[in-house]
Amino acid sequence: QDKEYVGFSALPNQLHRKSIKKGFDFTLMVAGESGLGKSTLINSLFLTNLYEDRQLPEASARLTQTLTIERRGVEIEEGGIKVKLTLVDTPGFGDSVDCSDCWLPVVRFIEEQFEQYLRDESGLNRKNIQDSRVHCCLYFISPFGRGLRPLDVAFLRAVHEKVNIVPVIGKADALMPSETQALKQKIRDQLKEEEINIYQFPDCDSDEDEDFKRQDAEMKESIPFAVVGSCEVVRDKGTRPVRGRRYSWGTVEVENPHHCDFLNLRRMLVQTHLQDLKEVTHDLLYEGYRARCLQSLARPGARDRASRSKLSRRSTAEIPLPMLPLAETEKLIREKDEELRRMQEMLEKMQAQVQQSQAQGEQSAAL
Ligand SMILES: Nc1nc2c(ncn2[C@@H]2O[C@H](COP(=O)(O)OP(=O)(O)O)[C@@H](O)[C@H]2O)c(=O)[nH]1
Ligand SMILES: [Mg+2]
Repeated sequence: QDKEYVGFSALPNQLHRKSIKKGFDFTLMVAGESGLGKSTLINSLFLTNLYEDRQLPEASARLTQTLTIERRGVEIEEGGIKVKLTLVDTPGFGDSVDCSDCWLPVVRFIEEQFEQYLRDESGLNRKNIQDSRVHCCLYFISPFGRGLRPLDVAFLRAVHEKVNIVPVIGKADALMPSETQALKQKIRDQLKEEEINIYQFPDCDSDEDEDFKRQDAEMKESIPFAVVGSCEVVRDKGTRPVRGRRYSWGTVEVENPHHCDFLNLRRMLVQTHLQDLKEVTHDLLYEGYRARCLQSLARPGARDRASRSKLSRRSTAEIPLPMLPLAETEKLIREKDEELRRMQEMLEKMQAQVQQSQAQGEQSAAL
């Protein structure tokens, strides 16, 4: 009876008539400085214990640790709805001493998934593409700083056109409510100033009921979500066991909306916006990537310029041109052939004219 629910059973409402026969898959990434509670939050969100076997590195080891990217899959079934969830964790983010571009592998990872999809889309088996694109990136911001740090800004700028960013303040139990509000405002201002595009929640349909509208507005206002995670279930006497963090003065409850925005975040991710995050990834972010690829093919050198302005010079060399979709290549070749044919026709016409005028010249000379 005490079984906890993630809330995926609301998925059919999001999918409307779209087929869910194929099963639903979703890839979520967490990024941000180490120790901000990324892995713990993932466990709390999906009620799993994905990191049971992990070993936390010592502080000294963390200084030299390089960033790794870990991909784990979980299948969650609720109310007959199956969701294949892929979680991408980025341990070591921001750990090394020289961290000016330590996050580049994360940017590469996101791009590689686009490249793979582009290749698959143009392949023979395009009906059964495994979509490994990252549909959402939860970016963790420290509660201890005064907003976004240069590292945060650099990373977010590098990925904001490639992935849906949902900013969160980790370990929010370190802040008083007034501090939380001030930090949120500061972060919102900075995001605007730095022109970083985070995931834009779609406008609520006007025919939704008032309750839904209120919840929707509340959710939009609480960005960046201030979250608390915990792998422990606290059993205080006389109350229902809850996921929380027990301190000597009391318990911080993960799923208590008075304590943090965890529920808002999970509701958004799982119950209301999972499908929209996927659609934005496909229709906007991936299309943008695809358009940039084709453009760079039409104008050689353009790609270098474009990517150099976004990423550092060093990274440009590391980015291989993705294989072009066959159909696109064929189309280009056909266009070029057509152009050649037309030029040849023109040449022939000119030659004929020249011959004609020569012949006329000879005729008049003979007369
Ligand atoms: N106070 C507090 N501590 C947390 C929270 N989430 C995780 N922690 C603790 O912070 C440490 C690092 O958490 P972890 O999830 O490994 O962080 P990660 O490096 O970002 O994946 C662990 O000791 C957690 O128990 C939180 O919301 N509040
Ligand atoms: Mg971790």
